[in-house]
Amino acid sequence: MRQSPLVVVANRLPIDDSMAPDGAFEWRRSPGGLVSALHPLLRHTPAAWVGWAGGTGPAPDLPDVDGVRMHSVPLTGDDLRDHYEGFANSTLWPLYHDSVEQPEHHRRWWEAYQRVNQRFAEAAAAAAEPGGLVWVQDYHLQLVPGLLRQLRPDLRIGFFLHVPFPPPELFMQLPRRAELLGGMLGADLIGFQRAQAAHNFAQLVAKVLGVPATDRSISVGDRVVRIGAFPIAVDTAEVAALAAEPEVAERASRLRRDLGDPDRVILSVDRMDYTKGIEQRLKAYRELLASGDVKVHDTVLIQVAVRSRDRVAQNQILRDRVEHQVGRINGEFGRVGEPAIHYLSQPVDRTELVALYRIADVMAVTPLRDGMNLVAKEYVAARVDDTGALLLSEFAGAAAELEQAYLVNPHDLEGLKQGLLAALRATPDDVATRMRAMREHLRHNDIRAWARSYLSALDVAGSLPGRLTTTG
Ligand code: ADQ
Repeated sequence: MRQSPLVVVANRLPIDDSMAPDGAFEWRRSPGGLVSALHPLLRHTPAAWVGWAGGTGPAPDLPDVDGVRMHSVPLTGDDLRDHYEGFANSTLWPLYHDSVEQPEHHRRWWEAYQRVNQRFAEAAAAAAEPGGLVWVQDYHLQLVPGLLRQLRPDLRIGFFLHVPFPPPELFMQLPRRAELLGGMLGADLIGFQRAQAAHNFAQLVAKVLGVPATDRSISVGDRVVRIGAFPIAVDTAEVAALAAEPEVAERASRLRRDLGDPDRVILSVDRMDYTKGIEQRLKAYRELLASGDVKVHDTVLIQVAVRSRDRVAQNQILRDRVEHQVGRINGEFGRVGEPAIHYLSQPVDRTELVALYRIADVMAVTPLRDGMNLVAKEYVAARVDDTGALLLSEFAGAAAELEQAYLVNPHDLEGLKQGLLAALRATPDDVATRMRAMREHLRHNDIRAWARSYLSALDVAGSLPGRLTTTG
C-alpha cells in the first residue's frame, strides 16, 4: 500500500456513495461539519483519508479524489448498529451534549466500539509513512490514538474532538470512562473546540486516572500530551466569493420574490437532531405569532432541517414532532399562499444554501448544545454587505468567538422570544456594527488558520513539508 505523510482518520470518507458517469468520485458536500471543514485543506495536500465508504459489504477500492488517497474501512450491519448508532450516537453523543436526551449504556455497544476502533487504527497504521502524522477525528474514534500508538510508536498522533467535552459529573457516568480517557491520551495533541472542554478533560484525567494534568499538558509516563482549544472555522473567503456571485444574487432575489417579498426573512438550517433546539425555537415562534408580535403577512420563517442519523430512535421521534408542530403552526396562522413556516427536510446544495443566507435578515442558530456550529459562521461569512442579524445560542461553541451576535439561552422561552424580536427590530446601524466585527474575526480565523494552528502544534519537529501547513 502507498503510504502518506499526513493521514486523516474519520468515521466517514468525504466522498459520495455514487460514482459520477465518468467513473470519478466527487467530494461529498453532504451535511456534516467535518467534511465541510477539511475539504478546502486536503484537496491541495499530499494526504490520505481513512474512513468508511458507506454500505455494509467489503471495503471498496477507491480512486484518489483530488489527489487525496482514500482508504476505506469495512463495517458490517452489526458494527453500524452497535458502534455508529449505538455507542457513538446513543451513548456518547447525548452524554456529550449535556444529556439533553438520556444516554443509553449497553455492553454489546462497547464491544463494537472497541472492535471498530481497532479496525480504524490498523487501517491508519497501514496508511501512514514512517514518522508520518495521523490526525484522528471525533467521538466515534476516541480509542484510536491509544491503539495506533501501540501499533506505530513512530507516528505523531493528533486527536480533535468536534463535539463538546462534558463536565466531569456527566462524563463520570460512563461505565468505561477510564478506557476512553486512556485512548485519547495515546495522542500527542488533543484539540477541543473550547478552552472549557480542555479544562474538563484535564480535571477528569486527574480524577479518574490519577495523572497530574493542567489545562495545557498532561504527563503520561515519559510522554507529554498537550491539550488545548482550536475552534474550528469555515472557508470565509470561499463563502464570501460564492455569496457575491451573480448567480447567487439572482437566486436570492428569485427566492425572495417566491416568498412574496416579505419585510423580514428568518432562517434556520440544522441537521434534524435533538441538540439543535428546533422544537424550542418553533415554540417561541408560535408564541410570537399568537401574541401578534410577528405577523405572517410581513415575516417569513424558513426552517431547513435535513434528515440525519435517521435510525437513531430519538431523531425519528423528533422529526415526527417537528413536522407536527410545523403543520399545526401553519394550520393556525398561515393563509392560502402564505404559510407561516417554510419547511424543507431535504439537503440544499451549496449555491442554494448561500442564496438562503443572503436573503435571511435574521439567522436563528439556537442549539441546546453544539461543539461549534458552522452554519452560524457560514452565515456571517456570506453577509458581504454587513447586513443581517445573527441570533445565536450561548451554548454553541461559536458564541465564544461571535460575541457580537444576539446571544440567547435557548432553554429560556421568554429570552428566546425577546432575542428574536430584538434581532428582527434592530436598527441597520446596530446590525452593521455587529456584523462587521464578526466578519472581521472570521476573516482572520478561517479554516486554513485553524488547520495551520492545529498541524503546527502537532508537528513540533517540523517534519511536514511547508505546503501542508501554509496552503489550502
Ligand atoms: P454538525 O452537528 O453537523 O457538526 P454544523 O457545524 O452546523 O453541525 O455543520 C453542518 C454543516 O452542514 C454546515 O457546513 C452546513 O452548511 C451543512 N448543512 C447543514 N444543513 C444542511 C442542509 N440542509 N443542506 C446542506 N447543507 C447543510 C459537528 C458538530 C458541530 C461542529 C462541526 C464541525 O456537531 O458543533 O461545528 O461538527 O466541527
